[in-house]
Amino acid sequence: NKKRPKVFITRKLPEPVETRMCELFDAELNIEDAPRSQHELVEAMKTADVLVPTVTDQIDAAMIEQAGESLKLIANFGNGTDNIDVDAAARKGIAVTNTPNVLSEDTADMTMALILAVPRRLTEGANILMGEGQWNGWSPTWMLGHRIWGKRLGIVGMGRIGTAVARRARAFGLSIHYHNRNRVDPVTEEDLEATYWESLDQMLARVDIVSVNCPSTPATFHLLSARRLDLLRPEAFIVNTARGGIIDEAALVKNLQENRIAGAGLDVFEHEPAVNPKLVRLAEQGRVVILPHMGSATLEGRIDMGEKVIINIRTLFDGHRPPDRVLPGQQ
Ligand code: 8YV
Repeated sequence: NKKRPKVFITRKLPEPVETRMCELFDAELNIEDAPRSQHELVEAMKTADVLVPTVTDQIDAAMIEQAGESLKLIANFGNGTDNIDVDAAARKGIAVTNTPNVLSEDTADMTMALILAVPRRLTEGANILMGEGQWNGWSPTWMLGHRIWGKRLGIVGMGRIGTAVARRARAFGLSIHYHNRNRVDPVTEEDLEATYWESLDQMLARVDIVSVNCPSTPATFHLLSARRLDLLRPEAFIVNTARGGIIDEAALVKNLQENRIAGAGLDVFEHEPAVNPKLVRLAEQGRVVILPHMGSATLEGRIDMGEKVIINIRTLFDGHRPPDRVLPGQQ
């Protein structure tokens, strides 16, 4: 009878996932869901075999240094692994895994929702009826937004989520433009009738809507810098369901305030959970739609993510290579 791996789970997960985890592992749950302190995490990493963190846990090199000999795997409950120092883990012989694929479609749905909501003034319209007596009746020139159909969408990061966004956007009549580290395969490019831009600058200057779908890495920090945001046309919209730090948020706010960009749909922020009050004000005015990092927040998706975490743990402890291993430089 093999010893069951000791698994420390930092946040409350959907019930079926926790039940399964308890069946299979010596699992420590977080019933209250209060985020764990750095100190609590370090203590847990000293004795656990597996750590299951989420986007709200920063697992840095100093913490990994203090991990016990038993820690073999950091099985992230999430796709992005920017919360984990993957290099430091590799140096210590600790594997890192994530939960790709299962959340791509959900995140792409939310991206598409923002692509529609901002130009069509969805939240602004909804709020008018939420308040009292603000609707004086229909008029031909009232609440005019901008047409989605026929516009150019520029996808920054054409990976699993970016491709899923492109498929949806095609159905809404948008043409697809993309910038990526590597050009996607010719069949996908042809299917999507997608135009590849080697130069991000050139793409930004030509598209109507930008969707940020790349991972957050040191190389993509402020990829949409003040200089690049200035390249956007004043009629352009920007949507971000990836990570806040990919956009220079202060520069974006400034450009929105100065009407140098038409609007933004943001599911992620540079200093989550804090949201720049200027963005909240812009959202009240209807120029911006802001959401509290809920791109992949579906019950089905979260259960699938949990299943992925379980498979990664089981595979490693069965002596094989976990399917969703994240290697240094591969994020
Ligand atoms: C989650 C996400 O909110 O997977 C990601 O990268 O941003 C979302 O799915 C979060 O990461 C869960 O840890």
